[in-house]
Formats: sequence, structure tokens, C-alpha cells
Amino acid sequence: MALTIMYLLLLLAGLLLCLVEAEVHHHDFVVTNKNYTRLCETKSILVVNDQFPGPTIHVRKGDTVFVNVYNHGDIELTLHWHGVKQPRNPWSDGPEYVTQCPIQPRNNFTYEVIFSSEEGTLWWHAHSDWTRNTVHGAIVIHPAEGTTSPYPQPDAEEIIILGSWYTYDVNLVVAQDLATGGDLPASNAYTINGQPGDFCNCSKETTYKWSVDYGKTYLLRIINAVMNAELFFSISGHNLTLVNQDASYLKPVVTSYILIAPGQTMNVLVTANQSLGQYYMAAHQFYTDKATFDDYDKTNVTAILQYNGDYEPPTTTPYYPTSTLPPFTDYNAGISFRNELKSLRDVDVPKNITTKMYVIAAQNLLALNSSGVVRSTLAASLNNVTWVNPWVDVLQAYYKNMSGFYTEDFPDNPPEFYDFESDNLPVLNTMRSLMGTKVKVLEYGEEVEMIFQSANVLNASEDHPMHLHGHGFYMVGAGGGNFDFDEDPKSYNMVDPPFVNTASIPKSGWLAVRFRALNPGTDSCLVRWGGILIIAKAGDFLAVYMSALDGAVSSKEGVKADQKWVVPATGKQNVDATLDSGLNKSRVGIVFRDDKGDIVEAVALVLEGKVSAEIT
Ligand SMILES: [Cu+2]
Repeated sequence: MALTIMYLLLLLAGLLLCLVEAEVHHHDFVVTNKNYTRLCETKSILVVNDQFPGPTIHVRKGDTVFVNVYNHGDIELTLHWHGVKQPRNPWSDGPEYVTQCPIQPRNNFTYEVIFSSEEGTLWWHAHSDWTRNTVHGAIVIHPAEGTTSPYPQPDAEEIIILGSWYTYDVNLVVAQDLATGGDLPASNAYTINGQPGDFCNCSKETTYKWSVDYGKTYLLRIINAVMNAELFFSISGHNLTLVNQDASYLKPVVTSYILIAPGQTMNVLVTANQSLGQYYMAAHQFYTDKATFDDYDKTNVTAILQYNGDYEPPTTTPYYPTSTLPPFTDYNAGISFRNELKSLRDVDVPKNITTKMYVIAAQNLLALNSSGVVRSTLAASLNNVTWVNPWVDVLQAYYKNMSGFYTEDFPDNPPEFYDFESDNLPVLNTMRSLMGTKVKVLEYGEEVEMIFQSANVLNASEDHPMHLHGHGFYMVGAGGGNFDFDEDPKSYNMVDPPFVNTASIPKSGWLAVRFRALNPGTDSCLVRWGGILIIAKAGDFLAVYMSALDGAVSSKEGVKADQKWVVPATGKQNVDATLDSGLNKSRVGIVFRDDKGDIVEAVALVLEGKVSAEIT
């Protein structure tokens, strides 16, 4: 008995120790519109706490962060904690209409961000259409107290956020593109920590500068927060040692450049061992679209690495990484870099696959009926399904058993097998996509393999990043051409594949990933493409994963509603009211008194001027 009590006490002490170690942090994020001038033009952008890029969150592995978000901007949005698994905490993941409805202007929402196994760099960003363009920032995750990273401690560190700049209101243009099915806009320049750099108009004065001491080693935390482009990045004269991607350690790769996809984060070590002087860090797009137009952002973004000390610079302009930054279309440079990536140690890759999905990612045509006129429009799709945002977030609809918001029939395979990579594919049925909110349901604990195939429908096959929420996945294989179900699995890396949250499907090729469905109530998203939503069940706790498009072609036809009004409702019942504000189809916040006289707030739907909300 005494022993048992002793044991229990020890256990308690251990638990208390654990509790003491993990810290809880609190942040206020105030979203506002603010004028910024870049490329000689001033425009209003959404920012957090008056900063672009936004504030950095610093934590240790295992900490929890509460972020109070106050939306004082003019547009609804959510925030997403990219790459944070958030065990059993899907409600705080953030994608709009998947885990929550957007935070309306003049409203606030508190996120609880739970860090578990992540260690390295991640980032946070808005997750509503393209608001993440300017609403984003770094998350730095240090090792837990008393532990260190598996490489020699650097002398200092630096955050490099790669972004994209549009001289116009890109959210508006994207909304129009979504409505009309046009292609997505190209940026006017890329940015490093908010600045386009020396080679862009009106930008030379404000180029980002990073000062280093000769002989020191630095950790660069590089984040690709660009909307829609993979980037090559290189520093003139300096090797990069890649040690971590997506907050997971890699076998060190010594390289003269990296290729980083939107959403990815990479930690690289840089030793300042060159002659004292100024050196450009430069990045530009890795362009792989096969479509004939080449209307992409061809700017080179630069920042300057400059050595501290008293010296005459050997040249009047900084050195440029001419020989190490691969050309825009250097496909081999892209592939060979990615082939180097391996987990630091051997990993436990799922081997008892219970769900296998073969998912075709394509740009299809959609027949859109607008006021009686049927038009063909572009629509990104997965297995010919183009994601449509429901009016109630899927997590809530699932949890509360609300029917009619999604269907559980996302297909495991494409509707038709054909030569996905051939040029000039004929206008088959397979070129058309269906609009739908289709969900794939997984049981808790399933081991899943997803093979993504980039289809060349409309000659538009391109490298494209895929991202999973709530989980990391093992990138077990990638290759060119159509996936060969007999041969290609033999080439999988089952020993030390990288464990990441974002990986690219190669242009005209395939990507195979594996993961365990062990995090109920989370979701995954696929950048740009139409999405799949996966719900994983877990005993009495629901589980949602999803792959939704990350701000791309959807059919959302929402009108912003930002006013509250009082509905004369008494008691717990359906609210039924008519609204004559011109809103046709939207979500609105409503306030009313319940039967106890308490003020209750809820979200309601407006359809053809009629408001309905079920208040429980
Ligand atoms: Cu994410």
C-alpha cells in the first residue's frame, strides 16, 4: 500500500513537472486595414498588429498559445496555424467553412494553439480566400526545456519570410476570378520580409538587410508565404545546410540553393565565411506550368547579407548568386533538390494500408449556370470534384449531425482512367468537374496512402503543393508520368522519408504520401486545388481531416454581412425573419433574447432575404 502511494506520489510529481515545463502564452492579434506602399503604389492591406509580415510567435515544443483575434478589418477571415497538429483540438485549426465560420468584421475569436511534436519553424496565416497574402507570420518552435536541436548550436538566428505583392486589391480580383472561373492572378513582385528588393521599382531604399559577423554560424528560418508559386532561393557565395523542414528534422543537405513550395518552412544553417562584403539573397519562381501562356511573375526578389566590420566593400554592388540560383524553368534542379530530402532518423512508415486513394489533381472545366446562361469556366478539381464551401463549417455540421451540408462520397479513384499526362487531351467527360462538398470518412487509426497524380487536362499540368492539416505525412515517393501501381511502389522510401505537412506533386507526375489517422477532429488542405474533405471517426470523439482548396476556385457567392440585428425571437426555436438589406445569400451574425431574457448570439443563414437559424 505504502509503495503504491509512493508510486502515485512520484507519478503526480512527474505530472506536475510536465505541467510546469510546458508554458502557456497569450497574444492579442488585431487585424486592421493599413496603407502600404510598394512598387511605387500605395494600397490598403490587411495586417495584424500593424505589422507586415505579422508578429512572430515564439514557443517551446509542447507549449500552448491562446491567440485572441480581433477582426477590425473590412473582410471576414479566420487564422490557421499551419503545420501545428493540434491534437484533438480541431476547433482551433482555422480553415473557413471546414472547422469554423469566418470571423466577421467587428467580431473576435480566441484560438487555442496546442504544440505537441513539432520542433523547428512553422507559420500562421489567414485562411479565407487570399487574405493570407498579407495576414501571416512566423512560428518559432524551440526545443523543449533541457533539450537541444541535433546540430551544433548556431550563434544567432534570422527569419526570412518569402511573400508576394500585388499592386491591386488581390482579394477582390480573386473573388471575381472565382465567380467567373478565370485563372488566378500573378503577383507583381515577391518579397523578403515584406520588401521586394533592389531590382524592383521604388524598392531600393527599403531592401531588407541582414548583418552577420565573420566566422559565425546562423540559423535561417525560411518560410514560403507566397500565394501560389514555388521559389528557388540562394545566397551568393554561401552554402546552405538544410536541417529541418516543416518542423521536422532532416538529414543535413549541403546545397547552393533550395526549392521551397508555398506553405513549406525550411531551417538552414549558414556560416559567414566569405570575404567581408555584401551578398544578395535572391529568390524567384520555379515555373512549371505547361500551358502556353507564360504570364507569371518573373521578378527576382532580393535581400542583402552584409558583413559587420570596418572594410571597403570589394564591389559597389552586392554579389548576385548568378551561378547558384537555378533558372525559372530548371525542372531538374527542382527534382534533384527534392530527391535529397530524408528524415534525420529512420521512421515508422505506415505499412498496413487500410485506405488507398488515387487522386487526380487537375484544372478542369465547369459548366456554370449564371442567370440561365451556361458557361464553361476553369475549376481546379480532385478526382473531378471541385470543392464548394458549405454554409455551415463541416466540423460543426458533423459534430451536431446537421444534414445537408456535405456528402460522404468523395471517390477513392478518378471517375475514369486515361493517359493523364498526354498532351492535348480530348474533351472527354473527364475534363469536366462536378461541384460538391464531398467528404471522405476514415475510421480512427486507419493507415492511409494517397497517391496524387497531376493531370495534364487543358495542358495545364504543373508542380503543385499539397498540404495536410492536423497531421504530418511521410512523403514516400514521387515520380514522372502516370503512376504505375505495380512498379512505382517498389521505389518508395520506407526507411527515412521526410515527415512534412506540405509536398509537391511534380509536373506531369505523381506524389505518394502515407499517414495515420490518429488526430480526430483535424483537417487537411490542398493549396489551390479543389479539395477533399476527410472526416475520421474516433470513438465518441469526432475526427475531421480535410483537403480543401486553400483559397482557390470555389463557388462561394457570399455577400459580406457585417451587421448584427435583433431578431424578435423568444425561446429556443427556429429563428425566422426577413432581412431587407439586399443580402441574398450569406451568413450573418444574429443577436436575440432567449426565454430567460439572456442575450444570445448565433450565426444565421440568409437565403433570398429570409433568415433562418436553428438555435439550440
Ligand atoms: Cu495548414
